[in-house]
Formats: sequence, structure tokens, C-alpha cells
Amino acid sequence: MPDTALSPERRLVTAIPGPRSLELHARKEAAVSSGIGVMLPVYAVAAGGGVLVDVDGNSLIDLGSGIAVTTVGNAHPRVAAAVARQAQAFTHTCFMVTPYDGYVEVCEALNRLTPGDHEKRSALFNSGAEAVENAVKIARTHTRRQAVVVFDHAYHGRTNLTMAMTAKNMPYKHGFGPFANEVYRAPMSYPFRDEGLSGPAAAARAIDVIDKQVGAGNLAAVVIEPIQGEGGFVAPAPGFLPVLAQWCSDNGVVFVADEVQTGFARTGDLFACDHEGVVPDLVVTAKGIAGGLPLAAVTGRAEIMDAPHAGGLGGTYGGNPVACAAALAVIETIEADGLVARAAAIGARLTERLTAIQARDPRLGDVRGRGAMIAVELVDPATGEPDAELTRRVATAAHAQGLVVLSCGTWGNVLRFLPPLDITDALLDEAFDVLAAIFEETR
Ligand code: PLZ
Repeated sequence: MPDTALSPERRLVTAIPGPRSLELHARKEAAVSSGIGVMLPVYAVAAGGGVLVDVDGNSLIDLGSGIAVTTVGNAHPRVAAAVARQAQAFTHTCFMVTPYDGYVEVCEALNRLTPGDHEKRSALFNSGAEAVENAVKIARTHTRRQAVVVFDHAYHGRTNLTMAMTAKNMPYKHGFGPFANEVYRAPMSYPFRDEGLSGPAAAARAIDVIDKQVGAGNLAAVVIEPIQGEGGFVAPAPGFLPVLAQWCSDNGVVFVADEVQTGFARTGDLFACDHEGVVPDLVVTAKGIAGGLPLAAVTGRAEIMDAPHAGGLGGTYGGNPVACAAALAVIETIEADGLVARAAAIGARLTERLTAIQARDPRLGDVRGRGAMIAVELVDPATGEPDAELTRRVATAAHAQGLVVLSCGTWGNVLRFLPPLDITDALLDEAFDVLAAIFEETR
């Protein structure tokens, strides 16, 4: 049996993926729909402390957190204990049948922690996409309007309504239409590709499109990721979000922040909106909220959240008690372990490492992001054209050397780094030494 012990180190004992992973992957190919893709077919047996151990005994440095989910650390002891305790008490009753206090407590915490000190209410769901859909339902009942505005490069999910809201065709939408209607797209602030357009000017450009093509009187909600995730870690220029939020407020439009990827300490603030003091009407959270258990939420102004008729929102599993126990442990951990500050420190470290590589290598077109949500956009230095091929080569080489790195971006040319916040500086430094060498080798 290979040694699969968890220790905070990069340890390569076979090729990546190793023979046991390959065996499991052959079974996957035979049993799992090929519609479910796998980025790196390394089959996990344990994870935590910034590494992931596979069935062959390899230990990989985790720079992905399962797509920004295990922010407090994988199998964090406080989360694992809370889950075990709750699972032994009861696993489900359905909150809509016979409720329990964990659900209420999570809502109280969300109401307290999300931006703004107005009176709030929350509702719990299972996935980010489901919560985004519910935010739209709530905004529509509140405003009695139908249109929804989203942005270029946006990602909001894979359900029918959220596919319509997501920008990128491949792989999310191709062949899956027809899509929900009354969804309109506005231009995003994308500093690297906007040629110096300021945040307020980019907001004016978006507002003009919204005003001329939709009309505020028809518009229920503007839904935006404060830093776009799948779309390429696009952080809008300063002033973009505040101007947009103010326009929404002036026009009776519900401003919805999709903080599914950015929320819960990820960006070096508890929520990315906090960075510019933006107070959304509704905030959508998921991913990092529960340390890996499926949970999502919509939180916002009481008068908006209470607009749907009684019984109009819900679902069998929404706010499952085990997931709620995990969320309460996550919230406690963020505070106890000082994780907001830790995310900011990780961001500073990664930015420094990447800008050092960038100084010698113009293919690194843009280093951006905040906190433990940092990315580099790779381009052809001569033309500035996106270089997806280089991105693939670097990611593949990184995987082979035991780094779990993800790519993203409309053009597939962005490498993104989303380490769990319990990762050590030593592991981060080792990972970026490996990456620096890969950039040298791919010249
Ligand atoms: N909103 C901002 O990032 C999920 C998608 C992975 P679910 N992002 C990862 C994939 O390829 O399916 C996401 C997000 C933002 C909504 C969602 C959707 O969250 O929990 O995946 O439904």
C-alpha cells in the first residue's frame, strides 16, 4: 500500500497521475457521463494544510481549494468535528417541515456579517446557481419587473436561468439552449483590456447600454461578481461598482452581488464588496461558506427578501443541518484563525512572486486579483492576444510537478491561484519556485 499520510509537503512518488489514479480513471470513464469533465485525474484520499494526497501516495500543493471552496482549509478540524456532531444528532428534517436552530443561526450570522448595517433576512439553498436563481426570483417579486442585467465574462452557474446569465458558450452553454429570456448583457470594466478607462467611465458605458437597451423601468436586478471568477479574475477599476450600485439605488433596481467565489475572506476582506464600501441590496454566497459542504445563501434588505409570498421559496435540502453546522464552524474559524488578514498576506506574497516573473517575461500580461484570489493573464507579448496554448502548457507542467492549479478566463488564458488559507508560506514559496522554473522552461 502506498503511504498516503497527510503532511505539509510536496511529495511525488509516481508520475502524475500515478497507476492507481489511472486505474480509477478508467473506471470513471466507463461509469460517469463524459459530460462531467476532470481537470487533473488524480484521485484524492486526504487533503488539508494546503496539500492533497492521492491514492498513489503523491502529495500535491493545493492552489485551487476545490474552486475557492475549502477556504478555511480542507477537512478543517473545527468543521470536521461540527459535521460529525451534527450527523450523529440528525442529518435532515427539511427546514420547511420541522425547522432547527442551525439554519436560523447561519441566517443571523449572514445578516450580521454581509455588507451594510440595515435590517436583513437570509434564505438558504444548496448551490451557487440555485441561490443566484432565487436572488432573481426575489428581485422580480420585489420590483414587479422582469429584466436582469449581467456582464461580459460573467459566470453565474449551469442551471437554465444561470446559463443564460453566464457569458461563455464553451463549455457552459453550447447546445443546451433555449435559454431563459429577459437576460441582458452589459460591458464589464476590464482594466487590462480597457485602455485606461476609469471605473466611473466604465460604469457610465454599462449604464448607457442598460438604459438604451433595457430601460430601468423594466429592470428587476443587476447581478455582478465584484471580482469575476470563471471569467478571468477580472477586478473592475475602482469606482465601477460604487457608481453602478448608486445608479441601481436611484432607479429602484435591485443590486445583487454574486459573492459565490469572492465571499468569506477569500479576497482579503470578508466580502469583496467591503473593499470599496459597496453595500449590495442582495448578496449571494456559496462555496467558502461551509468548508466543502453544499450550502448557499441569499442575504439582503428585509423589505426585498420578504417580497415573495409565504412558501414561495424553498427546496428539500436548502440549509441542510449538517451543512449549517459546517458553516457555523467556518465562520468561527475565519475569526479565530484571523483568516481575513491571512488572505491579504497570501495575496501580497503571490503578487510579489508573479510580478517578479513578469519583470523578466512579457508573456505575463497582467497580474491581478485580491487576497488569496490572484491570477495572471498570459498573452502574446507582440500583439497582446490571449495565449490559451501557453496557459495549457504551463498548467499541464505544473500538474505534472505536483501543483493543483486552475485556469479560467473567456479566452482560457488566465492561470488562477486560490489556495486554502491554512497553507504555509513554505508551500506557497515552493509552488512559485516550481512555476517560475516552468515559465523559464517554456520560453
Ligand atoms: N457564481 C461567481 O463562481 C461557481 C463553477 C465550476 P455552483 N463557479 C465554479 C463549474 O465549472 O461548474 C459559481 C461562481 C459564481 C455562481 C457559481 C455557481 O455555483 O455552486 O457551482 O452552482
